[in-house]
Amino acid sequence: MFVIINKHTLYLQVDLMIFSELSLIDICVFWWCLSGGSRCLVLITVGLGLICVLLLVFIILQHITITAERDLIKSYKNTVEEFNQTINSLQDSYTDLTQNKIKLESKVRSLSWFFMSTELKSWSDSRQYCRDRGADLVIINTEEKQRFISSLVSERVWIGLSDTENEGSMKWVDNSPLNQGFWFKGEPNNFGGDEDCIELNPEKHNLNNWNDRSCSDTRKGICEK
Ligand SMILES: [Ca+2]
Ligand SMILES: [Ca+2]
Ligand SMILES: [Ca+2]
Repeated sequence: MFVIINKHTLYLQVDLMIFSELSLIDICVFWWCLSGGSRCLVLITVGLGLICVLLLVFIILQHITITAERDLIKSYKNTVEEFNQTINSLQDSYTDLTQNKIKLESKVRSLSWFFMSTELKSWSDSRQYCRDRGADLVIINTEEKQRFISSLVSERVWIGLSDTENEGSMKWVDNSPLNQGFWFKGEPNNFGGDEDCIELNPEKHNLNNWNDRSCSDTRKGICEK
């Protein structure tokens, strides 16, 4: 089918074979155009213009929608990424906190409680005082602990060291040997052949204040739990 249009006349030549394939609406439009002359051309032009405008509006709207969706997806991706980063950061913090908790629990378990007996007793009775309370006379095996215990007391006290079993061989209450002593000058001297229990005298220098005494002398004891 093809159409030839000039200012005054509209000629419509229709191939009979194609004509048979046209719909009823098409035939009506052609018939109306044939009868309407040049006004039909104007209407077709206006119609095509309207279709173009509508298509343009449709394309613009589609573009706006697609752009908005794209921005939304991008924003969503950024949010998800930030969320994942936050989760990873929280997991790292949780891991650090868990490790710190384990370390702190270990430290707390290794911490000792110290208390002093309330009465003057022999070394053995002072030890029993501690043991009755789930503790024992203190073991001082570091300089730090020696300084701490020395600062803790204001009078002579028994500590958990003696050479009762074997003269000259100092042992702690847990049977471990003495590795580092904080003896006052000239001590231990086993004076009179009867000094087997060790006292700490805070009136002396805090790193040189141990002395062996007779175990039957009475002192308060420092207990460690
Ligand atoms: Ca002895
Ligand atoms: Ca001795
Ligand atoms: Ca002595």
